[in-house]
Amino acid sequence: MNSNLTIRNFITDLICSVKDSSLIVITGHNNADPDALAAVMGLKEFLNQIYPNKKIDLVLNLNKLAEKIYKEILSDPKWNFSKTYPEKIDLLIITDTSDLGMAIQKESTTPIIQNIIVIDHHVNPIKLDNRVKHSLILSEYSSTAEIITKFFQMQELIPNRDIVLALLAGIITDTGHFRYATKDTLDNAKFLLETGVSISEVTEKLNKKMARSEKIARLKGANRIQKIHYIHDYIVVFSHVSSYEASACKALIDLGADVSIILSYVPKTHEFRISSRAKGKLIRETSLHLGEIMKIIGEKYNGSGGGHDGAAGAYGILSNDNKDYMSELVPEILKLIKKEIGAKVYYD
Ligand SMILES: [Mn+2]
Repeated sequence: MNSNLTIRNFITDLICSVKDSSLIVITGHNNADPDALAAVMGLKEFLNQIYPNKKIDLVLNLNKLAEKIYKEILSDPKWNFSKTYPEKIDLLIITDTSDLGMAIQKESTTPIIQNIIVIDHHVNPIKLDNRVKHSLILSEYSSTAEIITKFFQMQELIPNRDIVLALLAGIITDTGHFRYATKDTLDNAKFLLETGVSISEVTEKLNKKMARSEKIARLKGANRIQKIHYIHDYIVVFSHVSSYEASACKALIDLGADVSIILSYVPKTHEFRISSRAKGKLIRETSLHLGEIMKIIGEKYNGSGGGHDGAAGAYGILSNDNKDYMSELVPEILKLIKKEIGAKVYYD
């Protein structure tokens, strides 16, 4: 089905569900990034432009970058983000993830939820929670912010200035400053820019200085590469750090790796996290999809995983404290990567 028709039908279902519910909560994944922040704010504004008197609660805890955007880019940061859920929810709308587990804090008590709606741009999950009534999962979209931007366009509504800035920030950060943008992404961003904001209003604030601890994590990441794996002409590396995995992962790509995988392990809880990235050229030339690999690894280890073809993550728990977690996990991930890169190389 044509994606615009899918969106049109979804908007109709969404509006109907909101109309019929009274205790409504919009949320994003834990440690919300700028895209999740934009999705939550944008969706609330969208629904309130249609139903001005509908009370919609927001549950969100922001990561550092989202916090920065919220405080420094928005002119009126007076949104009420709760960190905990109310006891009872008629309609929970989850954005920027399809996994209820990623949207509910581990420590908090699970609310009683009647119906769930999912809006996401990551890979389709194998199974959705059985309370999910409607879902819109569009992996061809760069970001959830871009999907919400499309909602405004289709309903011929204009978001207010702060929402435009938040949506733009979501698109900019999820596309690596438009590096991974498609023609449609640029069309949708154009709709936002036509309201009178400029890209530099967002990007100037995003170019933050790197913290010393982040620089050290990146250097340690490079220092701890034990072996360079060669698959065809591609270079694949694994390393480990205890914090800033995503940044260290990106640093190894900047150094020259085609695929970079960073692990991080907490001995106390036996929990591990994985951050992975691949260069666009490799993604275009092979069938590698890191989001799918991370999903397999996360699920195998009682956790979760997913993401895009070129950037994805996972978390899981080892059955016992394994100090040698690298030798347990690396061969498994490498096998999956080899299968995709090795089997199918598309030459121009
Ligand atoms: Mn996103």
